[in-house]
Amino acid sequence: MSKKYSRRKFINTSSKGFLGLAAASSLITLNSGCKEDPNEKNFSKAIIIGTGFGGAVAALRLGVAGVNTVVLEKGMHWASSNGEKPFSKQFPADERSTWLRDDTVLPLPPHTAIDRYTGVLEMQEFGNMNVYTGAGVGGGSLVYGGMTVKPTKTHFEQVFPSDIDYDELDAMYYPRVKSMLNAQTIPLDLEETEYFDYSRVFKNLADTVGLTTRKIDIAYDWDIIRQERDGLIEKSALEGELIYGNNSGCKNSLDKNYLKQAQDTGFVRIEAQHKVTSILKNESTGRYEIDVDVINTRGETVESKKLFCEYLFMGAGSLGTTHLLMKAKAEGTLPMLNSFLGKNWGTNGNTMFMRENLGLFNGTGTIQANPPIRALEHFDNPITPILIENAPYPIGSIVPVDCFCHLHLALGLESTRGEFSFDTSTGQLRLDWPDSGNELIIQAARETVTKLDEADIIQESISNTLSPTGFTKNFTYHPLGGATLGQVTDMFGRVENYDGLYIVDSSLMPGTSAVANPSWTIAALAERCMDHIILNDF
Ligand code: FAE
Repeated sequence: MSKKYSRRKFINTSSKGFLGLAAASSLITLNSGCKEDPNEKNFSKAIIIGTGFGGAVAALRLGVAGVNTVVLEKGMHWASSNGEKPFSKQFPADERSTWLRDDTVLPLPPHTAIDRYTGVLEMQEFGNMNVYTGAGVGGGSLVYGGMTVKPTKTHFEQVFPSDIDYDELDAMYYPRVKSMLNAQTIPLDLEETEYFDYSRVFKNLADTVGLTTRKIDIAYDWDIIRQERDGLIEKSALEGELIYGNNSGCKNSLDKNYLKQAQDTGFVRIEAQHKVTSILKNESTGRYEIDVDVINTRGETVESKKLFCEYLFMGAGSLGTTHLLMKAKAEGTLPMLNSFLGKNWGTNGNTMFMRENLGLFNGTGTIQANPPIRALEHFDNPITPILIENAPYPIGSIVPVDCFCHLHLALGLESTRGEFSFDTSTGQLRLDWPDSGNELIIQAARETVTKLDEADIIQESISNTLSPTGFTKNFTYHPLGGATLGQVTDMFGRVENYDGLYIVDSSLMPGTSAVANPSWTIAALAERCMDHIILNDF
């Protein structure tokens, strides 16, 4: 792929030196002296589609480099500037919870009838796979659990291309992202409260049978959760809020860090409720042309626009990016996208299950608070390496009872992969995903649960997880792949055959994030791509 502009002649320093400089937020203006016509109001040097982990990193790095950038996000801007509670409560949920549906869509009941609204949690159904994502300025970070988990080098190298140097990510990019998100393990004074009884029970059961749990880094502001505990502000995380956003402001979502800092550079403008419908490369001007529908909170189009740019960054998530690119290929607006597009898609091995009847002395508390704080690493599981996270089951916020139960999200090295096709008659994506998908991870989870059950010395555990229906497997919170690194793009997210077109989000991932939650790796890879792209292509 050709370089349009060589930055090397301007910056007489090693790439690491430059990266350090950029990370320290020095403003390096790439725009000065460029040929933009200020009167061309629909043109910007760069456009980013989507504001999740990939899009937000791209926005900040372009802003720091002084590139005029417009960021298009189909969802709403949820930040509250006047102290109002912007998000739906967990129970009962209202229309703000869910993207354009008549009912709430959580994988587990209860479900509530709601009005159609551009709410924050989106579910897309593909036959036997339901895919959950966040929609809004901040993407998945608005609805996520903040669990910031890094894969081990061994697992990473099993699934990522060998050209991606884990040690470089570990030394430079993982720490950079962690510090931006301010992800920390729960402090002891909070961990020891009744709100996290459930996590202590989990740890004790695992300890008893020699399984390893550890506290994980969480991108939450623990001081705000202390204020919730001390009654200084209304409870949010401590009342189970998480998946529809946190009204106390305790979640360090991307709108508060990457995206805010991007806007603060003065070079980045974020346009919410701007849904991209198609993209085209105009070969005679060399520019990308982006069709956008401006939508209201009922999802209706109130205006249509065409925007233009020289550099286009895809950050619409695994489904959003794959959809837009497959549509462009099918409709001939980006006809040279290669044949890997739509392939190698996976769920990160997501499966969910309950363990009940944990034993007389294992009360998990009437209130199981968010966020999840602990995970069990069973990397020598004989079936496949697995991570089992202990999510709260916030039934106590509806009826104050102790359920003596645990809700678990498991993930790991699952080998099933799906493939997308584009249906030209409906304009929708189709996913070919076998009903037997995720079987490997379910077998692995059974293995670990059987071991955990041995901890119940009074034999009261009749965990329903041992029946096949105990697992929710046809869903994922972690859609990964569809336009993978090293296949649809080079090793830095540059799309093959299209100069100036980049992918920076979860569609780059090889269907898995290597026995870890994905956000940290998505953002670290995006940081790595952006450093390279800004250095070499601008
Ligand atoms: P993503 O964050 O999905 O952002 C894409 C953005 O693009 C969204 O805001 C979309 O609204 C927008 N978009 C899509 N199509 C268009 C279009 N046509 N025009 C304009 N905008 C568009 O992408 N991961 C963790 O590491 N730890 C966790 O604790 C965790 N918990 C999760 C909990 C839930 C309930 C869910 C759903 C996910 C969770 N994840 C977690 C996964 C994580 O949120 C996800 O991997 C990343 O957010 C993906 O980042 P992307 O940048 O790929």
